[in-house]
Amino acid sequence: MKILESDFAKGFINMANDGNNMGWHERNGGNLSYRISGEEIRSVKEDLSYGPWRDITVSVPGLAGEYFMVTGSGRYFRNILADPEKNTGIIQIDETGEKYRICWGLKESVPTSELPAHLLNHEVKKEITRGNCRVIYHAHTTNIIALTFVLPLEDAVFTHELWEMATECPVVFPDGVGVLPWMVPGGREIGLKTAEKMREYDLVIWAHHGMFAAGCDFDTTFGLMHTAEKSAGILVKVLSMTPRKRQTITDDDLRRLSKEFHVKLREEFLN
Ligand code: 2HA
Ligand code: ZN
Repeated sequence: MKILESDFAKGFINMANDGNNMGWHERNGGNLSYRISGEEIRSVKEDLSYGPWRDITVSVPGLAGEYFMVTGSGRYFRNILADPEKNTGIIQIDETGEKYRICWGLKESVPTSELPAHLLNHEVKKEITRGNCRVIYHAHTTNIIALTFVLPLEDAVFTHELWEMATECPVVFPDGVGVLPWMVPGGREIGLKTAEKMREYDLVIWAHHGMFAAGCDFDTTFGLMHTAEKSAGILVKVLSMTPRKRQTITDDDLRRLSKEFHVKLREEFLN
């Protein structure tokens, strides 16, 4: 089968297009990666051709031999639907986890500048979900970014506010969200810090920059990003009207919700 006929490539392109339609991908902002299953990669092997090995700059032995579909460095999400072969591609990781090679697409390009963060996150998530987690998504979500200028940059504060501003939030991300202070993007350091947070959360906020989301498939991961960003948008609206909430979802309400919906909320984030 051709890559572009496969369900995984169609899902990838569809998700990138959805993210663009949300306004989260100005210019070349944001990036997406998908860990392709053995069955999926075998189904498209006629369409693969292998380039030279290149350094990843981080070591991800837990991903040895794995294939990923990734967005291209400097490429724009808005162009992915029209020309996936130029703006996205498939890479394979070598047996040491230190190098990658391009097997399809990424014409005149290389993988996203955030490849170290994506791969380090995939390595952690693959381990702790026993292979279930396949998608890592980075987006420049406007309202979350705005909140990083006014709320303390603490996991507990962001988690509580986001849970409180929309009833579905505690059900969608009962583990909460992690927050990192501003850091230089595109490198090893921010990748390592993000992966550390991904041990505890499926969502990590980069202050004054955006968010990283992890999930088992495209729908779950996009839905997670969307739900958190929507809740942040409600908080921005409320804070724009008044510094004080007149009424809210209380912590006891959150506890009742968690019981009804059989989710375990992180108790340390409740008062
Ligand atoms: O690709 O989003 O964080 C541009 C970025 C870097
Ligand atoms: Zn970014």
